[in-house]
Amino acid sequence: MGVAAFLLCVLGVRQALGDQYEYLSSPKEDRQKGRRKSVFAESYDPSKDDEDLGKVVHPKTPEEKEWLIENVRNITLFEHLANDQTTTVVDAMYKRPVSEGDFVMKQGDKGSTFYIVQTGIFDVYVKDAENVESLIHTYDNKGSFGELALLYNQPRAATIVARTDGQLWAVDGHTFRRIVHKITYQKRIMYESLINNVPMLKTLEPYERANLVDALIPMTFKHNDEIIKQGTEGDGMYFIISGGVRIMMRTINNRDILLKELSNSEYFGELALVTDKPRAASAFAIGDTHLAFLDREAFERLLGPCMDVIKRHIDNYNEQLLEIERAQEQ
Ligand code: 1OR
Ligand code: 1OR
Repeated sequence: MGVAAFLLCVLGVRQALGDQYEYLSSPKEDRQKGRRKSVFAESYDPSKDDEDLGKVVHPKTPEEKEWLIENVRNITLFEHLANDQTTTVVDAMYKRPVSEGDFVMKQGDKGSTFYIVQTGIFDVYVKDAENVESLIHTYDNKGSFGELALLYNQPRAATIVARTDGQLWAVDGHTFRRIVHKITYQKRIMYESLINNVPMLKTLEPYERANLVDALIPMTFKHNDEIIKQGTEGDGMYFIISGGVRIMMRTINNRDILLKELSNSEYFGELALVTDKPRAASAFAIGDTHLAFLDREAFERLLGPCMDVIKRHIDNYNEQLLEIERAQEQ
């Protein structure tokens, strides 16, 4: 399961888990309560981080290293790690053999370790408000767990028990946080100016902007590359970081009309997401173009507060289209 989907799920049942889990309250709830939290609970300034300070290295065979590099890359939280950051995480990992029936962690305990499953079956149990424990998930010879307590500096959200003998790889909370915070921080710096320059994003609270930045995926296109194809299904929207984009529409008479040229800090691809219709036009890069992509799920989850502004912008499209048609008739 993706981390985003997983966090959403956690948000959904937060109520059932009781108040101690309010660390994952939604931005809207935070706003209503008149308080705001940073995305990460612990104060940490990665710009002041000395790379080599406190680096942990646990020796491994080349095969173990290879397996870990491959598998660390597949964990969503580590998706955007640079090679040296992957090496730091892999170096810091150590083997933790487990036997059938072992409790790897207990709900409510303080967390200090993140785990990757190499082999074995692990059951996840969560107690509800009435203290009734139920099996809510099973890791079957793959996956990773233990990130929530570390990221949000909160008690373990679940109990995890080994159903079979197995092998886990563990990494200490300090290394885990350092790396995850660092990439998140770098991304925030990178997108800060974008966020500040897109007018509609000004309506977002700082917490919401931080979540948005975390969800953006950088993409690069060369001159004339097709970014969006008219008539296809909409999978997300784009913000322009640098370069330009030509919006072209093919009419029923097979004529290509240039609708608009967009540049820095403008966005496109939102229409199909709002209307749930196929892409209304095609989009092509003008020169080397850097974009930030926001997938449909993140768009729906994060841009709710901007929806009025987005819809007003869409209303303008129709007026502009009428003007273009009128101009062509003359
Ligand atoms: P943690 O550090 O809180 C328990 O320690 C770990 O169990 C947790 O991080 C996650 O990595 C993992 N709810 C809470 N924690 C879960 C869940 C879960 N599944 C795995 N973990 N749910 C299951 C979602 C399919 C319930 C969602 C509300
Ligand atoms: P989409 O998801 O439909 C194509 O994918 C994108 O092109 C679309 O979202 C909009 O972001 C953009 N004017 C400006 N931009 C447009 C227009 C448009 N149509 C689509 N996009 N007009 C046409 C309205 C039907 C108005 C003419 C200037």
